[in-house]
Amino acid sequence: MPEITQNKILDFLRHKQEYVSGEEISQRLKISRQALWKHIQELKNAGYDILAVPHLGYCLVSSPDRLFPAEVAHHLHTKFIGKRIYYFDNLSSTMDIATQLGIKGLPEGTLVLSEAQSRGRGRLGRNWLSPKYKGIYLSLILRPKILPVQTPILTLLAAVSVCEAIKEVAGLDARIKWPNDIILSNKKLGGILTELNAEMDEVRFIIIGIGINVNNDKNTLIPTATSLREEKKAQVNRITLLKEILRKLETNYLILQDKGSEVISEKWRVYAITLGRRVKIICQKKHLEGQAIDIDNDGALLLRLDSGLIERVTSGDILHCR
Ligand code: BT5
Repeated sequence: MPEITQNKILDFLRHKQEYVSGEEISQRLKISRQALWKHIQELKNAGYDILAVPHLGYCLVSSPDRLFPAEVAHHLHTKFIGKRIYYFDNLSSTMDIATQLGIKGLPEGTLVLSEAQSRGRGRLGRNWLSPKYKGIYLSLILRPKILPVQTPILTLLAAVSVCEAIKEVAGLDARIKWPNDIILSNKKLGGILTELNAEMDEVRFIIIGIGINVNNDKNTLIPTATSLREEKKAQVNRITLLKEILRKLETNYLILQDKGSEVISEKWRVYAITLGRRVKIICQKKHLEGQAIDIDNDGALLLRLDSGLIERVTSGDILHCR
């Protein structure tokens, strides 16, 4: 991961977008030519393609396909999301580290990223396959001023943000299967995992975990899954997508705070494929069946049972019948 001086060198090269003399960079950054050369070698080792031509200087040709914090922060333009980024090449799960950081009191917006996870998790102890450099695996700390019962809306907010970002960056129409699946071509493209750290009636913090299959080829996907690359038949820049997800998350989170959850529910309905369908839901060992008619403003699903009764469901596994 590039260190501070190296980030400054990169900023300089990005800004000029042409050859910059070694002398100019050394003078500006107040480092020796020898130190500059060493930093350039380290950047090359990290995957940056930098040309060095005598009498001309250095030129940045391309950056590596890595979610380095400096790359994510570059022109991110958010107010608080991603201001602190903890980056790992491999981790058990970004959720574990984010929880530790949340307990330590790190501010909302703190982000944990990993290029791979050995024990990425879904809900109810299920696994999340997280092959290296293929997807986006992130956990975000939020400290919303809401009641614990209102937190399902944050899962919906995250799902909406992911769909909006995918549309903008990849031009694809991802959809949401309640409560947390991101779907493309009837297959699972991504998932959201929301974990709550709360006391009775007070939310201390929430971790939003997002996993998305970006550049996986068929070999690294289970049969029920897809990736953006499979759908688009082209690589998708993970940094560009990640940055857009962070921007959308912040925009929607600010909307939630300013205008309340109704606006988020309204946005969610646009992407939802669950509403209007007959569904089976397994929640806390209870089996429910009926028509998914709507969500309420806390993000709970309203299910019309065959008896005509309306059941409010806050979590569960859902099967679309027809
Ligand atoms: C989810 O759970 O869909 C939530 C996934 C959240 C993953 C993120 S990655 C960053 C953060 N750190 C973590 O450790 N987790 C979060 P659920 O609805 O329970 O779905 C899990 C099921 O999806 C599994 O049982 C598999 O059937 C399927 N699955 C596993 N890996 C998948 C993948 N990469 N793509 C599509 N489906 C997958």
